[in-house]
Amino acid sequence: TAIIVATRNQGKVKEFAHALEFMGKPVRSMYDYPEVPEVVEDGETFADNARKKAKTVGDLLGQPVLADDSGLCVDKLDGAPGVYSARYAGEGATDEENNVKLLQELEELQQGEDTEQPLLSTGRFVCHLALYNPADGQFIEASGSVEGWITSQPSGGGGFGYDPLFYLPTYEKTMAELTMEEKQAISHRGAALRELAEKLNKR
Ligand code: ITT
Ligand code: NA
Repeated sequence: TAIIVATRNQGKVKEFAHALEFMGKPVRSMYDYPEVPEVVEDGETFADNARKKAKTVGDLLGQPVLADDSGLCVDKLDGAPGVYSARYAGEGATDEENNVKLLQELEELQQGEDTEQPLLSTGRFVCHLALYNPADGQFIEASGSVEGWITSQPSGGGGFGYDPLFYLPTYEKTMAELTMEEKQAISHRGAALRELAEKLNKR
């Protein structure tokens, strides 16, 4: 049976399809259920939003549903954009617009410093997964994160969102320069998925 993921983010859909392929599980997203309305994400935490997305869609469809709430937390911006990552540059903003906004905010902070260096701040990607089963009302949850730097020199065509700006010193590459396999091996989403799989295996 297919795994239903409560997302409309094409980047996430691709990553889930790839990661779950080895389980022999086809992935369905909200593109397969156009009648499902968008869930308002008004939670204060990734966990709140992930649970809300999974429960709303799960109750509506009457089937188990997985939801991912994720984002980028930048230290010099006190954790922003955080849960607002998808709409940092405003409601309906594109990835490109959000990236421009992030660099603007960080470059503004750097003004007045005499050394200009491309690595603007440390930060981390965070992912919270919630799997909700409407049959028993229970959640199974997992989360993951990955540390890196925000670079003023975007690079790479892989991944999505803030990946071109997220520099990994150990790889000397941005997240967008990694292959799908490489990204999944180290990413916040990959880590959360592995923790979720472990929890499911124990049942
Ligand atoms: P759904 O709610 O429909 O799943 P969304 O894009 O609105 O899609 P979120 O509310 O969880 O999802 O916001 C996540 C944002 O965080 C996403 O739009 C990106 O800007 C960023 N993000 C999350 N994971 C990322 C990743 O692996 N690489 C780059 N950016 C990521
Ligand atoms: Na969202």
